[in-house]
Amino acid sequence: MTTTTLNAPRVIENGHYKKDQKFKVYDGPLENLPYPEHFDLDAAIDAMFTDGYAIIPGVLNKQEVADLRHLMNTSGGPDEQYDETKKGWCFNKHLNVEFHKDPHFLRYINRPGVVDIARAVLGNNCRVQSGSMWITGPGRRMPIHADFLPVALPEEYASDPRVIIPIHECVAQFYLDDLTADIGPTVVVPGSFKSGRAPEGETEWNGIKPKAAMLKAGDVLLFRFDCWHGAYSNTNKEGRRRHIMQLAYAHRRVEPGYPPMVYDKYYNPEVLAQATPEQCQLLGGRVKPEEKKY
Ligand SMILES: O=C(O)CCC(=O)C(=O)O
Ligand SMILES: [Fe+2]
Repeated sequence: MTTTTLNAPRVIENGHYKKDQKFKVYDGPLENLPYPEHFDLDAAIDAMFTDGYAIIPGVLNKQEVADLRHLMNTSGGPDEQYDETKKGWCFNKHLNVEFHKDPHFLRYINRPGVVDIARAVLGNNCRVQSGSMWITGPGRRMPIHADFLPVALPEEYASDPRVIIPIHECVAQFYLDDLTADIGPTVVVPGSFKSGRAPEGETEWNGIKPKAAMLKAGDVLLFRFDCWHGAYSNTNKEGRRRHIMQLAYAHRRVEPGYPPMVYDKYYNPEVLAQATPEQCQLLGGRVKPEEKKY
């Protein structure tokens, strides 16, 4: 019997940002991603497979933005514990969303546009994978990275229009500020998942520089996990903080970061009582056959 030595690594580095890796912050000139004045669902779904992201304007109204900001600001105890400026970092309050405990979050998970794109690209029976509320202050920045690289490919294949790289997960970022460059907008390298790999200390791909999602409070940016992205530095002199909620959607086979609703013993009865059939499905619950659309 002959044995073959495989030179290829068995485990592909998935590209997620880690402090000890050589990812680089983009601090060059900032252009904005095009802002869709009129949302077109079909165009947005297509864009997930060409640009790797979509912008959904006006998902939350002014009152909802104010309410969610208030909830974020008042959750998690005193602010001092999140202030890491003395350690050379920044104000960084990042709270997990506990879908099984708090019925408040049900209202965000099936927003038209956002959930429609998620279902179209991940499968109709996709789920909410995780959520977080995140407030960051001056000094905060995030290097260009991919959240997860499901398939590593040589670029010539990944860029071939006949090759459709499946999307396993995507994240919806709900912005609760009118963004300006100095509070560190999210930056995206459009089309960069067609590199077939995660960035290796680069900030641009194929001559395409990161562009800012310069969105308004209530808008959502949805992007696939393998699209290169990061956050511009918050350089605000008045101490202005940026507030976002992240909701990740995933293919049904991806493990969620909270107990799926079939394990209802872990659930606050209020969540079970208030969830619509669609929200139950998105949280991994049982749906009555007559209500089963997904
Ligand atoms: O804060 C941002 O704008 C980006 C966050 C991000 O990329 C991440 O959490 O992985
Ligand atoms: Fe990320």
